[in-house]
Amino acid sequence: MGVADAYRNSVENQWCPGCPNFGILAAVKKSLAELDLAPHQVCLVSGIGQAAKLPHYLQANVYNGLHGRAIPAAIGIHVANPELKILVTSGDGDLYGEGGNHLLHAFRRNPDLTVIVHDNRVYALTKGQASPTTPRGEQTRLQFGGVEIDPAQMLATAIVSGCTFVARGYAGDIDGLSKILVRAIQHRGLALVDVIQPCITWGNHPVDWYRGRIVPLPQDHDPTHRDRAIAAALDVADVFPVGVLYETAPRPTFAESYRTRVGAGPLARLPRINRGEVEARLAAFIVNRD
Ligand SMILES: Cc1ncc(C[n+]2csc(CCOP(=O)(O)OP(=O)(O)O)c2C)c(N)n1
Ligand code: SF4
Ligand SMILES: [Mg+2]
Repeated sequence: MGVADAYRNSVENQWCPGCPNFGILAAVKKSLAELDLAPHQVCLVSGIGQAAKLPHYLQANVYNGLHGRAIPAAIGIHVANPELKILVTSGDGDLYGEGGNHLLHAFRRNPDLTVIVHDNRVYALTKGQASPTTPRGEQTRLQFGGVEIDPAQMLATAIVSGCTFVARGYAGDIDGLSKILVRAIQHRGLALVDVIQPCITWGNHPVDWYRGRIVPLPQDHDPTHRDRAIAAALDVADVFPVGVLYETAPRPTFAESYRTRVGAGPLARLPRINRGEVEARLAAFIVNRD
């Protein structure tokens, strides 16, 4: 059995027929197969939403958490076992809205995660309310008069907050997206991949509208040039430049900085902790607390 087949499972898919989320699922499988990663080496983490169902449809380690709480769960998994390849796959509402606080600080902490945002610019599971990336002026099922604030600029925020890999992909281009994902998964530290994913049920634009606006980054785009990367990251109304916007030298991951005393590798492989020592420290803490 090939690596790609090893990811197949029999869970019934609940997405609308033709949803571009299928393209993201295919690109995730393709990139994992290209990297020759077996399912036991991979952990998929998500929150709640249509996008957050992706881990259900792959045979691998999975943690499906509360709405907005994928990132803290993923950081815990990363610290416990830095050898796992951890992919967070969730929606723009889940990761930029409800979980935006966690993501902001994850950019600074730099856990070794590939964060894939299914950016359909809407809360799809709850039937089409505005999300943090809905453009100003767009009408939704709840914002009848149009959204009155500008969208969050999370890709530019990631760059200025210390994230060392930032990319934009398109769900309708499985080959192009899987190439970006291969680079993101290989990158050491937090890699943010915002994937333009039209919602064909609740979104404001059909797939054709997006197709005409997806453009590759200019050939001379230099991903190490921070200012140009920020300019390419800033949301523009008419075009979505796709590709690796920003990639710079990796810096120590959260586990490398944080696990200095107990040692590297999975916690489960470390010698068992001395229960007596833990109890003595706890007792000292409780006595000295006042
Ligand atoms: C704490 C909490 N607040 C709100 C909800 C309701 N809720 C479920 S999914 C969702 C939004 C999902 O949007 P997004 O992350 O963009 O995913 P999509 O469905 O668009 O793929 C909301 C608000 C919830 N489940 N839990
Ligand atoms: S509601 Fe939108 S995002 Fe959800 S499955 Fe349907 S098309 Fe996809
Ligand atoms: Mg969404």
